Amino acid sequence: MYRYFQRTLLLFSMLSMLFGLASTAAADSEIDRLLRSPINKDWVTNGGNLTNQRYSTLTQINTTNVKQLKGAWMTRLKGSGLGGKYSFEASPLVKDGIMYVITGNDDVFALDAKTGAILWEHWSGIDQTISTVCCGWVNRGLAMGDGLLFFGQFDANVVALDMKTGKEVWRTAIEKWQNGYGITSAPLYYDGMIYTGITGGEFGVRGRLTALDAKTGEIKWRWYTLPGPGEIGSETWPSGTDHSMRGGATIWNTPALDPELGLVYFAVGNCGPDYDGSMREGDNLFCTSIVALKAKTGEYVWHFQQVHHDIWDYDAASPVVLFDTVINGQPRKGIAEAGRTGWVYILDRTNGKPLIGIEERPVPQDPRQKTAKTQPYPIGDATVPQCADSLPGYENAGCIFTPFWETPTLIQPSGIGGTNWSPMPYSPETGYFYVPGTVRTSAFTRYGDKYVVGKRYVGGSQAAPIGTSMTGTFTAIDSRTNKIAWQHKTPYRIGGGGGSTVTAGGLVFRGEPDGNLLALDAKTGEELWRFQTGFGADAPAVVYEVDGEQFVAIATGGNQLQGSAYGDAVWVFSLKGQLGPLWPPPPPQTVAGPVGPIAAGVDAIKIGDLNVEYSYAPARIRIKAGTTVTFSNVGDLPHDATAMEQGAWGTGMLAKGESKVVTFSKPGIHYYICTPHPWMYGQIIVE
Ligand SMILES: [Cu+2]
Repeated sequence: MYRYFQRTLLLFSMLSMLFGLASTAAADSEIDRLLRSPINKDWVTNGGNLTNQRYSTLTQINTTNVKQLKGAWMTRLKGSGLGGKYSFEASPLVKDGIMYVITGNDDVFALDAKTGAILWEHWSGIDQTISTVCCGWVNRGLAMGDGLLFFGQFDANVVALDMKTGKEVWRTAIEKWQNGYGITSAPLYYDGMIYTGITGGEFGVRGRLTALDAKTGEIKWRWYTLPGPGEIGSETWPSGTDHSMRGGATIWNTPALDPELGLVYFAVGNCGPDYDGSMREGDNLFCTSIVALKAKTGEYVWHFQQVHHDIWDYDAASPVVLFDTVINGQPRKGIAEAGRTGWVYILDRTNGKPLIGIEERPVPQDPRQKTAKTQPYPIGDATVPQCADSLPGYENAGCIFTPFWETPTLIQPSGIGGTNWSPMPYSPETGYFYVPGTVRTSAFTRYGDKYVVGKRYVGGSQAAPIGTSMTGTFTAIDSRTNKIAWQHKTPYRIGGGGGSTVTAGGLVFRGEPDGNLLALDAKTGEELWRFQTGFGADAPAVVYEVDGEQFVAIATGGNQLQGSAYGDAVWVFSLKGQLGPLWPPPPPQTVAGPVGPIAAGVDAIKIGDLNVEYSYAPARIRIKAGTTVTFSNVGDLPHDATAMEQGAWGTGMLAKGESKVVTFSKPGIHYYICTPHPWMYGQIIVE
């Protein structure tokens, strides 16, 4: 449908009129018009427009000239969000030649989009002691409308700034961070309303979508992703219990909205406790689902659950994408989402029914976990392997939907994907979805957890076994068949980073955690250009135009889940650019386990030292049998050191400033991880 918009101006304006009539109280008619239109000069919302397609109609930079692309400017954001606890995942927004970007510290900067000069800055002053952080300090972006910029904060507040000055206009607390809540997703603005998700799926929270009045910040409605007694979906939780009240089901990404149908769509994350399903028999709606609500009132319309009774942390975390297609000669309104399962779920957005086909198939059972009898299998191709290889030292290895209990069980995909938070762009020219994937094995274990307000409530763990490879895929999936059109194996995990964007110039721009920004031919996947930005290039790029010149922009500040090099830079490219590449930063790990030199005779290990929050320093030590080792947490977040060999030893949770000693008497090689952050590894060699 957007191709017709592009080509038939008359039809376009007629449709705009129709849309205009449908929404009576358009609060910012210009932004609303841009949100409903194909993406052109401005990039006014996280996903580019209401569809989340990230498809720019600009063609000045294209397959014939992209080789000439160079840096037009690069601006460092004064150290905001710079450091090992942060990730930089935001899409910069651009309107009338001004760029707005938010960092992992919730600080907002306005820049001249042509020169990179900083016009104003807003420092959040956010509480650095927030301890309810599951996966790094991050903010996925801004929304704009009514002359304001909107964003969610780590402390679960939604804030509005004056676009001209950066001064705060209003602030609304959705919840308290002390109870486990936070906001990392970019909100959506449309028709005078702000739609925001909430995080906390690892802290026993009750997920919801909240709609606020854009002018005042007043909460208009909230729709809980976990049903109360008697509500739709309550039959999928054990009756007479309140497990659904702390069942997670949080929202990690920006909704999409269809103004013609009047529906707002979003993807819902994992169930809580993540790895323990023993007390929550049933399908557990609306965990790991796509949901459609009436955009004005929040009334439920339909849902589709991707994983029933999730025990693998298989969030639907990537943003939903709206697209129009023709199937069997019939025009159809589609919606798609790339899951952590490695599949793309393609549905009819009028009713939530599969567009291509999704089969319910029987799956292996474990009565202790109260596993669902069947799971949805989309017809088509998965973008990542869905079975784990067996490994020495592990009794069990299985495929997707293999249940597990207290013996570690190797499963692929791991609970971080497939596709994690990274967006999946769609090109109406090629008809392809561009799907970033993570290929990694996890050893899943259930151990049970007691629920305490504001504390981690995950009921188990998943860590990549020492020495296993961690790579990725980048796949073009044909929206008409859900089959692979082309696929690249990538050296790094990119399901939670390496964001991408597609253009009418026939290009896909995608970042790499090793600092490279790549341009690929959208039809064939052929790599046409790459540029070393000097920092982890994990955010999704955006495309815009100022004074007739087309630019490509990407926030490069690394991503702590990817282990990519951190930074505080925004890079912008154009055909007239003059800047060359920087030195490559240290690349992320491609094999799980501790890294660095082995320090001999060291008996003190600092956690989160030197602004590298998720680390042990030194990560590898050699000691004599009988040595007592002191573990001190000097980071901002609670951490521990726990033997990978279950129950062998552990420090217990250490708050900021706390220490604990452990004596190692048995010679051998001891590996350990941090329980809440199982991608932190350490090694102690006892002689
Ligand atoms: Cu930790």
